[in-house]
Amino acid sequence: MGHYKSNLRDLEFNLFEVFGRQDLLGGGPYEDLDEDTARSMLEEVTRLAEGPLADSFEDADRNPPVFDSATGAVTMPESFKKSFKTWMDAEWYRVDLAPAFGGTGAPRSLAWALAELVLGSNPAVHMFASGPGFAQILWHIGTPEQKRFAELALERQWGATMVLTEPDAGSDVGAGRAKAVQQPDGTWHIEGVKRFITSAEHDMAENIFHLVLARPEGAGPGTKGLSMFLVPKYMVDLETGELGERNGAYVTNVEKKMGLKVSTTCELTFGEKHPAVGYLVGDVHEGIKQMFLVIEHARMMVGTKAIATLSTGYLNALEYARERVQGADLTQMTDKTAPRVTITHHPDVRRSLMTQKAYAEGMRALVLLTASYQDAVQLAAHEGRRDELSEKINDLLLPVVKGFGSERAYALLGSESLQTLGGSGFLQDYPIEQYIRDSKIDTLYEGTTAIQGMDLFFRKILRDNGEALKHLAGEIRAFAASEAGNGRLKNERALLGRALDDVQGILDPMIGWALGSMEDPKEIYKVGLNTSRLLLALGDLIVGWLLCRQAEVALAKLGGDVSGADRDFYTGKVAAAQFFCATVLPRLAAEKAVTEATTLDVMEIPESAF
Ligand code: ST9
Ligand code: FAD
Repeated sequence: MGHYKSNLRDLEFNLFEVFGRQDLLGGGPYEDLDEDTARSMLEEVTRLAEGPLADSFEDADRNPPVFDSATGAVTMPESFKKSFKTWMDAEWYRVDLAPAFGGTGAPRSLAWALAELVLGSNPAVHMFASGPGFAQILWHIGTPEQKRFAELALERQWGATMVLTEPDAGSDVGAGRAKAVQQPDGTWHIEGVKRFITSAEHDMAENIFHLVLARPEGAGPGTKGLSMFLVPKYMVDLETGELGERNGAYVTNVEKKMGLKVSTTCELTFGEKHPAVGYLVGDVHEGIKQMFLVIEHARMMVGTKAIATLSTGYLNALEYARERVQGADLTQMTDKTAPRVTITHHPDVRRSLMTQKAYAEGMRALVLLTASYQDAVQLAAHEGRRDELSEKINDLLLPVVKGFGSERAYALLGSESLQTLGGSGFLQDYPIEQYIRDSKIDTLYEGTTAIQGMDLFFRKILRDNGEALKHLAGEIRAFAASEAGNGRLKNERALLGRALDDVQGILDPMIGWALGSMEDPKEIYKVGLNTSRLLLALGDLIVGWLLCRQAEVALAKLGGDVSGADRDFYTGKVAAAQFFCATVLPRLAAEKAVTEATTLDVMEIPESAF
């Protein structure tokens, strides 16, 4: 058995029993899909994820890519190439694409459910395989020539990158100094050094195209002065598709990292050896807006990766706990002759396992809830209209999926999943130490957690006048006030209602300080001291709500005839909701109290006092 343990049953439960995604199939943009086909797609990708994709996970960590500084070339581990080829040959990336661009025509919820399987099994496969997705974005926003380039990129399975970060411009993308100089023929020459660029070099595709943010000479400061350029590794004859000369963008270093080692993280130098020719994307100077089309997708991907990793971490811990015999049952602790039991008998192990289960399954539901709003946006577009509310709720949920999802997943993998295995968890005999190393990056790239917290408060709540949040809060309030669960969830709904009040109690003073900062600018520091807290609290609230919704469905099923396996599954669902509401949600009251007590003390002490 490989390292990866999928949870297909829970994916299907979310898609078809909680979010009713089958109702979308067979019509509109999903005309050619039915529930059986969707289920067989999930089964097939599960088979790949548990088998050939997972096969290289460990080997590619122990034998990472090799960089040749003389040539700038990267040799990928053979094991990984094999996994990657299996994935690309099967063309599953088409699930992410629109039918007009060679895609399958699948709802986003199904696409993200499939993505979870790959991201839990071997996340770098998913990332190296994102060239067609990048190509689709270029195809949407590009000039006719760039659309043709995008079609070739899809047909030939070229790799792609997003190129923002520079040594002095990380979170602050607008500080970027890479320059673009217009040429008489209308092309641009890009100059400068970008760093930490994922997938910028490898030997698994004949060409790689970079979507690069650079500042045209004379353009203004900040992100709004940046434009997006298409910079291919090899020039392309758009008529024949043949590759031409090597372009002047070279990888000049590949970083040595804590984890996710097979994903190449590159320094990319433009125009040092010879000109790096770039094409202004869409022939418009809207770089940051265009790049956010990629970033939004990538943030969802990173959150899903983190949550998928927690899920397999939990299931590995569970398997171990079921077999590991250690100590006597607590009720017999004084009897030295008492039989030894598996560690699943110990209350603290049960607490740990249920914490992992509740978060892993609740956060999976968070991903698929977000994806269901993306379905609504896609459906509306198909019908030639816009669903602005769903767009806004998706926007609101993205920093939660990415920021909250990655923080909780990383913390739990270390404090609970690895811990369940005792000292064995620390060894490379088990996958969890690699999961921890590989998932730390999820709280960092695509905007750190601090950036997600600020995005949530300033852009997704304040700038939106709280509209999307009000809608979501209204749904949670209505659930709390309903009869869901026929009395069995009464306590949980009460706890949920209180948690909603607590989150509101965190938010209200923050809004007050934000408004107050117009008079007294320092008040904004009080907001900044609480944005990460709000992000995590809102995440916990939504997870609590989704677990209760799952429990409601499960209780209804338990009221009828179910198989033994289903009885266990649904019983676990109810237990997870009850456990989460009882042990996690009450902590939000403390977070509210901490927020209310915010002072400027920490901002006012001299730096030397730290
Ligand atoms: C990275 C890559 O870390 C890691 C892994 C890569 C793996 C590759 C695989 C990826 C797969 C994806 C492929 C695509 C496939 C597609 C498939 C198709 C289905 N939402 O607030 P302002 C815009 S990469 C939307 O003033 P500052 C907006 O245009 C590196 N737009 O910001 C706005 O204008 P306006 C990642 C947003 O103070 C403008 O920006 N690096 C949003 O100028 C300015 O906004 C980072 O993520 C948003 N949430 O700049 C950087 N926010 O307001 C993190 C802003 O008029 N830093 N815009 O609408 C930040 O995000 C900063 O907050 C900042 C601040 C740079 C935005
Ligand atoms: P900094 O921005 O210097 O942040 C340092 C600390 O300060 C963080 O804790 C941060 O939260 C905090 N901080 C910074 N600014 C603020 C603020 N205004 N308010 C509050 N706190 C703040 N980039 C690409 O363009 N393309 C890629 O493909 C890519 N892949 C990557 C792969 C890896 C493995 C890594 C490590 C990075 C990658 N990145 C990529 C870059 C990544 O997006 C940045 O590292 C990230 O955005 C953070 O920037 P930074 O490292 O410069 O940290």
